[in-house]
Amino acid sequence: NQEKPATEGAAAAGKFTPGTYEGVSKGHGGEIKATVTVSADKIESIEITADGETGSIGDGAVAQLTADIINTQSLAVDAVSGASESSAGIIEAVSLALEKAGANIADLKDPANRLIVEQTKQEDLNVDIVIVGSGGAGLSAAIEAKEAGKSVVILEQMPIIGGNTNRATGGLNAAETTIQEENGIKDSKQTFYEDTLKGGHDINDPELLRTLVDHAPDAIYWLNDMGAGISRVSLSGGATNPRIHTPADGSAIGPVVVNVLSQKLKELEVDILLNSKAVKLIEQDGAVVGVEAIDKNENPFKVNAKAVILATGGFGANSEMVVQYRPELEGFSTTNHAGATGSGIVMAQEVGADLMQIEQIQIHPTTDPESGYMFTEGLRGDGAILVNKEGKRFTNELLTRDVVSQNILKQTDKMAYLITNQEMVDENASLAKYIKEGYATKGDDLSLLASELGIDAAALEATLKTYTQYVKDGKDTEFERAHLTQSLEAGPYYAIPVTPGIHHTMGGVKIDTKTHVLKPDGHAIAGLYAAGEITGGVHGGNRIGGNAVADIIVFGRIAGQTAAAELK
Ligand code: MEZ
Repeated sequence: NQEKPATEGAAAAGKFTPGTYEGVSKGHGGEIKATVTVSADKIESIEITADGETGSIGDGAVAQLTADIINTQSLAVDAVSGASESSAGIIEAVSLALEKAGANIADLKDPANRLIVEQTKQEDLNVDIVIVGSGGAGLSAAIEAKEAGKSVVILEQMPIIGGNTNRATGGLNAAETTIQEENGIKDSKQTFYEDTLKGGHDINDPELLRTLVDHAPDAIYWLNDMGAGISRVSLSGGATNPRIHTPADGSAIGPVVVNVLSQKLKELEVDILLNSKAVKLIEQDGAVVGVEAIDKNENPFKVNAKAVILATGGFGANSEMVVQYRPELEGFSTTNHAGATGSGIVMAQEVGADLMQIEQIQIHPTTDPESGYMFTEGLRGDGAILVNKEGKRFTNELLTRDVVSQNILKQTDKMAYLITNQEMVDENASLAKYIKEGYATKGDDLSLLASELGIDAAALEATLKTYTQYVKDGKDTEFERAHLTQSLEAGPYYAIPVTPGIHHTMGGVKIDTKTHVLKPDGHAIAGLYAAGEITGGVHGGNRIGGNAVADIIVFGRIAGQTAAAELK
């Protein structure tokens, strides 16, 4: 490894007491914990946990971070996806940990005491299979490939693993599961197939969809065998029956999935190279035989491999690419993490991959108007309603998200309020988290809530009174909402302001049911496989909530199995 200093100046000897220290910040949009390991004169590593997401800050980022502590400027490093707005919290948490390590923060601010951060260069690698992207699809592929006896490495461009899976909240759809049976829910794979096809405007690839539906129950059992604890079933928009499977307390599924998969990969000793960006596929004699990449310090390196699995996700965070395919989506915020840039789609195109339904981009109805943060559809499934600024319902809240989004966009200021009550908060960990994080306005009764929101109290009270009666009658005569589960009769009440934001890019690289990447002539590109949101066709023109997590696990596993089986 080649060493080179990243920051100027010499490190003063004996700056820290060597060891590992923790600092916690609570005042900046949630709890942020920094675990900092120091030697006598150097920060060796920093791990940040925020919002259930864990990430390491790499060498270059440590330089940036220490510089920021020194200068008390805002942090430029997205150490944990979505945490850039929490940079003050990260700086505070790291500063507290460094203080415990004996550092004098005021002293560190002296430019003469700048820390030297050593940077390394990633060597070229030779493996059987290189996987690009460490969301649910990439991690699942890696487990299957490694368990089939192949050498595997994962490249991840971000400083943390997990991709958009870290942000998945609602759950994982599957039909005819033992969990549904235990909960007394009758459902069928055929109904799941038909709901998804209808929700997708009948343009889904039928074979890919059938593969998703057939393998989804096994995806849950596989995750549960690794300790995921998925045991609750709820409703998502467009589903005839409850089939979105979640952790027992209704908390977000994504962090649980990333956690169990990454623990398994640790056991299997699969390396994940963070801050390592694949930039180009290497071709030889018409086959893909590896990737060119850059490491965390922007040094180029190669991974020579017999197969490449692209699991880089979609392009929901690349506004230029979104607007290229859907000009009318200019200016929409996104629920996606910063790494959802579509880089894998571009690399696949460069080696001749066909794209499918690339213009199909989904907006999610309920995101924070300020930040794009998503509030799970599960809230509506569990009983929340939507009212507009006039205090009135305007839609069946359980329609597919394309329809609900369009209905919100027709309201005053293109926004609505998600209305829930204390009873729902007590039963749903995700909702409790949104409230703890300050996204909701509270009112002990509806009139107090309306006055906090600045909307007509009489109208809001009338809306809730009518809705409560619908629940009691088991019939919503106005909007025909089925599944009337919560009467919302008693306060305290909570209102979360929402507007639609870009959520999922349904189109992408064309694959077959074995995840081979296809050319426009229908032939597979030798050595190239893809799984997850980078691909097109599974979801058609509108994805049903809960199908993305099913997609990444089902097709991620198939990609790992197929690539391993086809290695010469
Ligand atoms: O699958 C999804 O995108 C989903 C269920 C999102 C959510 O509202 O939680």
